[in-house]
This record gives sequence, structure tokens and C-alpha cells, in this order.
Amino acid sequence: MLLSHDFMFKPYHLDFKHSFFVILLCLFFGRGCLSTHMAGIELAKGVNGLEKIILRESRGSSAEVYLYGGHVTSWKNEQGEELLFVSSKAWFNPPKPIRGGIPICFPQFSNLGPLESHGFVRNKFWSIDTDPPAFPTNSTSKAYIDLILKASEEDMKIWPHSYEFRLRVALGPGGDLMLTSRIRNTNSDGKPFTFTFAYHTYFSVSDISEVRVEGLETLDYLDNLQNRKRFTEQGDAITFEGEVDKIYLSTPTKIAILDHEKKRTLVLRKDGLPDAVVWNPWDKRAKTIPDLGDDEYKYMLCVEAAAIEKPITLKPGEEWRVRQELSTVPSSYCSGQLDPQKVVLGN
Ligand code: TA6
Repeated sequence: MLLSHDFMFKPYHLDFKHSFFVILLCLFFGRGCLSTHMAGIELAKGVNGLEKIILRESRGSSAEVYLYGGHVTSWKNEQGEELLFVSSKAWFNPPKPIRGGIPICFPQFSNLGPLESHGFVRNKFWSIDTDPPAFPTNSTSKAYIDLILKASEEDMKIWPHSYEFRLRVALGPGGDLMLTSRIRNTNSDGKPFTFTFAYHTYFSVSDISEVRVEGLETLDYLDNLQNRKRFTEQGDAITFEGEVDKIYLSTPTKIAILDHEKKRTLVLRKDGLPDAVVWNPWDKRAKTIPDLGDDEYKYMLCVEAAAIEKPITLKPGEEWRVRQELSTVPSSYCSGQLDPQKVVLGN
């Protein structure tokens, strides 16, 4: 019989289908199985007993995703170094959102609409998708998990639309972290819906004053600190000396975050997400954020792949699909010489 101790606890190298099947068994047969170890994927208890999925790649990189929020809270490289920032004061206490990692903003970015800030899916319990559609672009990923969120009656009171939000979180063979979102309008009343969206990624940096962002120079942006007035970025790469909260428009598909102290460049590649938000609260504003340590702004930088300026409209039956891929390379190139292909290939 499949549900034997041998099957459940031996460190078999399971392919994803088998791993997934084991997870299903775990879900069906109780919480005692939740910490079962398997090659590539593990279902475990996180902070405050919230369920999380741990993805591991054979060379040592890993990622963690909470079912609460469909929220990635950890992404580590082969050396076990954490690449995402999570606040030491993060609540992990539903219905409050988790401060750090990769919150998903949907169906509203920030306060650009009537809903709560950044929408509500980051405050919902997602499920493991038992019937994920084919994801051809991620077929090389060994470790991945598919999550799904559907509109509840409660959601429909605040946003009267039926949707299916499918999220795949995948760890590539080189430790790259890929998030693919598929949002479908499942309204049966024939009505379209409109939304804005962001992967609100908090990167971990060694010192914000020493960080440089390349790929956004000379672009237009809306400044959230000045009533979203439109400006054009001047000069070379972006550096940080105070609070920043900008929505860059029509951005390239690749953005690099150079961390001098770590001698590491974080590369964000995106597909279908034209905008990019850059946020750091700096000291004064950080003190007003209860779930962020006073000095923690120094160690975080949000660079967020987004669709904000031109909201997305989906008719019933239509699906919107977007993707974000994060990777790292050693910092060995200079400002103004950003060649994303070289950055990604590391040569
Ligand atoms: O993405 C930047 C931003 O919208 C900022 O304006 C800032 O408020 C931040 O997100 C955090 O929002 P939150 O609702 O998570 O506190």
C-alpha cells in the first residue's frame, strides 16, 4: 500500500508528480505527515504554525512559500545565504500581511482604488492546486509548487468578481526563483473586471546606502511621495540617500540591483509586467511601520515588477499570465554597462 512508512519517510528521489502525490496524502491523512522530507519539496510548519512549502534544489538553493498569502518568504542561494528580506517584526498573524518576502498585490496596487492597500490576496489562505494547467516555460524546474486562490463569498462582498488566481513558484537548476501568475476571469454574469498587480519583492541588501539599481535610469516615473506626479529619472544608476517610493513606467524586462558589500548582483527579469516600483521607507517612515524594525530599512530594498499605470481588464473566460524570475550573479560590471544577457549568464 502506498501509505506505508517506507514510502512516506525514506529519502527517495521523487519526481514532482510523486512528491505532489505525497503532499496530497499528507493533506488527506493528517498533520503528522506535514514535516515529511522529500527530494525537492517539503510541507512544513512555519511561524505561528502557518503551513509552508519548502522547495530545495540539489545544489543547495531553496525557497519557502506560505499558503497564507501565497507568500514567498525565503529564497536562499547555494551557500544558504538569504536573498530576500523579512522583517524581524513580521507578524505572521492572519489577516495581517507578512512584512517582507514577496507579497502579491492583487486586485489593487497600493491605495489606487477602493480596496485595502495592495488588495486582499496577500491576506488569504491559498490552496495547493491539485489540477494545475501545463506551464511549458518552467518545464526544466525540478522543484515547484502550484497554488490556487478562488474568490470567496467574503471577497465578493468587497470586490464583486469571480476569479481564479494560479501561482507557480519554481526553483530553477541554478537556484533561480520563478513566479508565474495566471489570473482568470470566471464571472458568470458576463462582466469584465479590471485590476492592478505587483510582485512586491523585498530584497535583502547589506547596506541600502551602498546599493545601486540599474535599468531604470532616464525612465519616467510617478512619485508616490509627491502625489504621483510624473518625473523623468536623471543621471546614471539609481542610488539611495533617503525615502524613495516611485513607480517607474514602461520599464525594460531586466533590472539589476548591485550590492557592493556582498559583491553580488540580484537580477529581476519580468514578462508581462511593464512597471517597476522602487521603495525604501528610510529612517523616519520606518519608525511609523509597526512591523518593521527602526533600522531595518538599511537592509531591504523593494523592487516590484508590476502592472499599475495601465490597469488590466479581463473579460469572462480570459486569462492573464505574467512571470518574474530572480537570479544572482557576482557584481563585476560597471554602471551604464548593463547588458542583462551578460548579467544573467554571468560573463
Ligand atoms: O510598493 C510601495 C508601497 O506601496 C509603499 O507606498 C509602501 O506603503 C509599501 O508599499 C508598503 O505597503 P504595505 O501596505 O505593505 O505597508
